[in-house]
Amino acid sequence: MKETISVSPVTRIEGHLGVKIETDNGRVTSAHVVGEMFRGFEQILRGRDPLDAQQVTQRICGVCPVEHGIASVLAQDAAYGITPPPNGRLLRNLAQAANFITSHITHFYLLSGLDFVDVAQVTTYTGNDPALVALRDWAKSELANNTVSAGGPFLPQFPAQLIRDPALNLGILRHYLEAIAVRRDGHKLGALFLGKLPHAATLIPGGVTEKVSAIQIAAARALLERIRIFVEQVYLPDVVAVAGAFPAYFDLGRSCGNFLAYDVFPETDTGSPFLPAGALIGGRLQRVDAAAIAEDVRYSWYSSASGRRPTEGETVADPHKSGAYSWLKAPRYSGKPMEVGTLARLLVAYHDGRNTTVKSAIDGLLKALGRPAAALDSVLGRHAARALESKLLVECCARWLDQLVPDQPTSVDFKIPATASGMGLTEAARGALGHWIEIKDHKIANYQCVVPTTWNCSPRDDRDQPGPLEQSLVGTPVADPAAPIEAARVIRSFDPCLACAVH
Ligand code: NFE
Ligand code: MG
Repeated sequence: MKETISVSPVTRIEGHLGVKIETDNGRVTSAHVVGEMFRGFEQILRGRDPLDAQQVTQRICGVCPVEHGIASVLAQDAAYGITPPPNGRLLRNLAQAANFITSHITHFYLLSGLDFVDVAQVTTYTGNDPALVALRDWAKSELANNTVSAGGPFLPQFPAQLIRDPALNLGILRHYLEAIAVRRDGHKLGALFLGKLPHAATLIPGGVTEKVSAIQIAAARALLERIRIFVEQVYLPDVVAVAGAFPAYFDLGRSCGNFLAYDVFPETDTGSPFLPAGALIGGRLQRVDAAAIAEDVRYSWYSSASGRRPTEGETVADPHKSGAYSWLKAPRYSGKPMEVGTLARLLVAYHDGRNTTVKSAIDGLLKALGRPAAALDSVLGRHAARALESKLLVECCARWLDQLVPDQPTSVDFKIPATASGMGLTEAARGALGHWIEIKDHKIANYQCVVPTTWNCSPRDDRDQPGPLEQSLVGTPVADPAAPIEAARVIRSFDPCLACAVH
């Protein structure tokens, strides 16, 4: 029997996402992923002072503002021909890594983890952990009052096969509450160097305006130690335990088989990064060629030309365009859809092989999961990759803190040329992020962003190829069309941010 299922809005993600799926005999045969909102940041930037760019683009998102700020200052570094001094590079790395870790913890505990946890088990809790007692009493009173949101912040849930082990369920709920405090520590770690978060005050072309003091380094080390304990002793073990309870999800959620990552976390002033760039296409790793990036708009509500490179990109909204179904453009690399994100970063680094720390960490994770590398291309692989990346980045942050030299410069001077252009390629928590700036008469003449969730949640392209999430939903079993939990798990494994994607 054929069914059409529409989930709109998809909750526990960032932004406005709708998903329409067709099923036949309980399996998804086709999916359309819809970005339901337009924002217009690329138009807002036109005609402005170039130094507005790293401030304005950070407002694309409250989840990954640091990364938009960094992509913007990298584009301007290139346009002005400048390179930050070591302290400036290290402060950018620290803030960006702190944001990745904060984002991953938020995604697993506050957004996607509830797809697996049987929250109702808290109502029969008989222990005396004050946080769980409070959660139990809240859930019970909501259920007794039969309010719309029956059961407090977590219920009702889709009826589904959830975690059976009460200890694991209650443990993850307990960790949900702890994660709120740990993500605050992650924010504080970033804000130590960025003036404030979200939306950093101190990112500028040429480095960071914040200075480095011994007191600040000590404060950062204390925050990092709390984050390290949570990531190593709570987050990673929880992800491995959830994977053990849902083995079928190593076989679900495979997308297009192509992965894209840009260089991120430069370890030296000449740029060699902790995680390398690469385009992994059909299992073969290629160097990234920025000229291969273009955006199709055949199925997007834009009247601008399709297939343009970001250097000559246009964003002209056309909400009544016939045949279109999303506010996302469709980025393609050499005409191919590409999955981006932590999984892409780690698979590229694994194939690249030069960073032996990353390679052996992935091998260790595979051993803990009892799976081959191919199993990473899945719902559970994406969750596991984020947890492992968090652990690796905690170690990087400790090293970068050791490398900071108090009272040394954190930025270099620069002059904005009358005419210039620059590209800033980096990684956001959710994947490959690029900003392109063109300056004329000292003003921004054009600004284009090609953003992680635009890659992952893109609509079909000019050749009718579905986007990565659209492809990954095909083949997913959906037992109950009224409660498509299996599809929800696939969707949330990408950690979509539609606010970013439509920018
Ligand atoms: Ni709004 Fe973002 C990240 C960026 S996703 S969260 O990570 O860039 O498209
Ligand atoms: Mg764009």
